[in-house]
Order: sequence, then structure tokens, then C-alpha cells
Amino acid sequence: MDCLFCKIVSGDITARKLYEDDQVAAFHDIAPQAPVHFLIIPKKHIATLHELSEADDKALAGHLLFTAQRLAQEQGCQEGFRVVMNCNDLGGQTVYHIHMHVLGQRQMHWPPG
Ligand code: DGP
Repeated sequence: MDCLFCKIVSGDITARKLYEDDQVAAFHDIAPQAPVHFLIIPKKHIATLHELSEADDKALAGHLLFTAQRLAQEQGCQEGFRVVMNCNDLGGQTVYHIHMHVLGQRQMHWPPG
């Protein structure tokens, strides 16, 4: 499959990995938008949030979120951080393998662009 993030999971493309287990991987974003900016992905290929299955992926979705919580703390974001998931072109998604952005160590603003 021609998926950038599947290639990071397989090791065909290198990334600065923060964490991985049998279900998820976390690595620093190549174009950081904050002093802390990393991505957490499922190892299983799921193209967009529309394809995340309530029947099959509930535990995986929870694991992504709790991995974000733990890694944000490990990266020094105790005072606060932002989690973002973009869905499809209109939502600003550019890589079609779902990922959670975790951004921190600067003041965030609302609304996002
Ligand atoms: P999104 O726009 O939500 O689909 O975010 C995709 C993110 O992926 C974007 O912030 C940049 C990041 N990214 C794209 N290509 C690479 C890559 O080859 N390595 C890493 N580490 N991050 C990448």
C-alpha cells in the first residue's frame, strides 16, 4: 500500500519515534507547528476518521487518546496541550492514515485556521 505513515510503521521511511507498541506509533512531526508537535497513529491502516469503526476500533481509539495523554506529560506539557485530528480535505487532512496531532509548549489560540 502506498501510504506514507504505513511506511513509517514498517521502517521504510525513517521518523523520530517517541513511542511504539503493537497497536500504535508516535513520532515527531516533520513540520512542527509548536515546540512540541508529535503524531500518534494506529499501526493498522485507517484512511480517515470516517473509516474508524465503532464496532471494531473502540479500544484502539481509547489507546490513541491515552497514549496522547501520557506522551504529552512526558514531553513536558503538564500546563496544557492541544490534540487535533483533521478529517478529509475540508478538515485539512493531507496524509490519509489517521493521526492525532499533539501540540504543546506554546499558547494555543481559537479559532484554528
Ligand atoms: P494532516 O495535515 O493533519 O494530514 O497532518 C499531516 C502531518 O504529517 C503534517 O503535520 C506533516 C506531517 N508529515 C508529513 N510527512 C511526514 C513525514 O514524512 N514524516 C513526519 N514525521 N511527518 C510528516
